[in-house]
Amino acid sequence: DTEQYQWYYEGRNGWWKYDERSNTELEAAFNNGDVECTLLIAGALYSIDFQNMVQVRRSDPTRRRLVRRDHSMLQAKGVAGIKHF
Ligand code: V3L
Repeated sequence: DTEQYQWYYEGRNGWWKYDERSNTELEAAFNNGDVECTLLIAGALYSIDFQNMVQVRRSDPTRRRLVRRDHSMLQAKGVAGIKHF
């Protein structure tokens, strides 16, 4: 299967793509059957929970966002906070 998957996290009115390194880590963990993946994003640790498909900030679990795994051509706001124009 040569299909490329892209991971997305929830923004205020749309989806953001994870950066390439995070996407690679998420795919590896997901395909390995892990229940979650931990990422360091801009100095903060986040857990991506594959059962509930949410990203949760470790230091403040009230900060949570939906995540999705989908085709890379899905309409998105941009990549990791950098807007598409
Ligand atoms: N990758 C990059 N930055 C992230 C990620 C991530 N996976 N998760 C959180 N942040 P929180 P709109 C987002 C950033 O969840 O206008 C977007 O990337 C997050 O950035 O409360 O609402 C945009 O830059 C936020 O700045 O821990 O769609 C920005 O929000 C900060 O970490 C605005 O997007 C705290 O997120």
